[in-house]
Amino acid sequence: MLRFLTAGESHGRGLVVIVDGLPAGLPLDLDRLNALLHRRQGGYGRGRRMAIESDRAEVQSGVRHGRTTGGPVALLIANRDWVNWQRTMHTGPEMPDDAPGANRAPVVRPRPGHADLAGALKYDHDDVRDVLERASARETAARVAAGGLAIQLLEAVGAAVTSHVSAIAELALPPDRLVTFAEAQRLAVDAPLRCVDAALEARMTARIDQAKADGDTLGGTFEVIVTGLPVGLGSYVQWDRKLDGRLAQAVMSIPAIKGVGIGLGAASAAAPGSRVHDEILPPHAAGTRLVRPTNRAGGLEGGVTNGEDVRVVGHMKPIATLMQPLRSVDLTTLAPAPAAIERSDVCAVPAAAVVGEAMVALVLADALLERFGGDSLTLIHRHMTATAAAVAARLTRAPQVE
Ligand code: EPS
Repeated sequence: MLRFLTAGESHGRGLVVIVDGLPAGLPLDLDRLNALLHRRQGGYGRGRRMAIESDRAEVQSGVRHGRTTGGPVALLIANRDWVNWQRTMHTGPEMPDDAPGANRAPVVRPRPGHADLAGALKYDHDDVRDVLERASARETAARVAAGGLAIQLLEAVGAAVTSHVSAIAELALPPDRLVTFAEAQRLAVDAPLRCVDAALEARMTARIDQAKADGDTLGGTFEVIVTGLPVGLGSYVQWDRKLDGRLAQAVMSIPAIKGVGIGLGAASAAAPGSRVHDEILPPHAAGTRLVRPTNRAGGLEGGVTNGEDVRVVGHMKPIATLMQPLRSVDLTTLAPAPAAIERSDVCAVPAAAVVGEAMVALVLADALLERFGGDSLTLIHRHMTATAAAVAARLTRAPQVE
């Protein structure tokens, strides 16, 4: 079982993640993991915090001479901004006289749409900062570090993960525009908004400029695509083993995600079955895969991978901090007051896409270990080779149809 826990506040010393259950013998490319962290920081529409941070994971445990040992991998990501927040975020009972940073007033005007109000009531906090420091999307840096490990495990067995942004606010790729894995890799990875259509991206960028000028924020949609996965991850036999459900939970847990789709997703409800389901055709040659001319199912049928690309869509709401604040109340007096303003982003959909890659990879790596379990990468490879040979043998027996 692959599992992970994160800890850390947005302006505390840093973020910690412990990833437990990785097999031994997985080579760790820390530069590539850090490149993923760098991608999460990017995207047009990000705020000033990202100019301060330069996220890098420091390996604390579980790796020796560049390979995992099988023990838990602990990673640390320092918050560079911590030096400016030591007075506000110090952990001792007394305020140290010599601590640097400003004395910040308590936050008492919850932002509609953020965890502020529900969190303050649930945990009985007078200062909403106790909520927002942990509810901040800064925590997703730790998830991306964990996801970087999962991505490297998937790559070690021949799979690969990418993503692209398909909509910012109402500006979207046409619904029938299928973006292939190769296209997303080639056109979206380094684009300002990570959109495959440059003309649409220019309009999206202008839309973000407009929202910023208006003191407003924007959401959007991203899609994660995973190619090269083996058949049979997940299971239909029990509700909590269905991989589509597990992926949905993981992507929905990303801050500000309000909807998740697999393949066609919500659009499946509006079309007849003949235009939703993917036909099954004989293999082109003995021993090769059955042919699926379309992949509207997003690589999952019955909650099980079918060998096609897994495609998971996340719909993100606009960020809750508005520079033109919405109406709220002062929690100390209950008088009407504009919501608090924290430094924030105008649009973080490209960053959410990278977090989406991480969360999807973590779920798929867990499902991979479940199916091909092995304490070392060598054993996993052996189990996968044997299973692939059994599937190929079946397909060799399949009759060839003209
Ligand atoms: C973020 C860091 C945060 C925010 C943002 C995401 O840093 P700060 O609070 O210092 O500006 O920029 O978080 C939110 C917008 C939010 O509402 O939680 C990050 O590292 O991604």
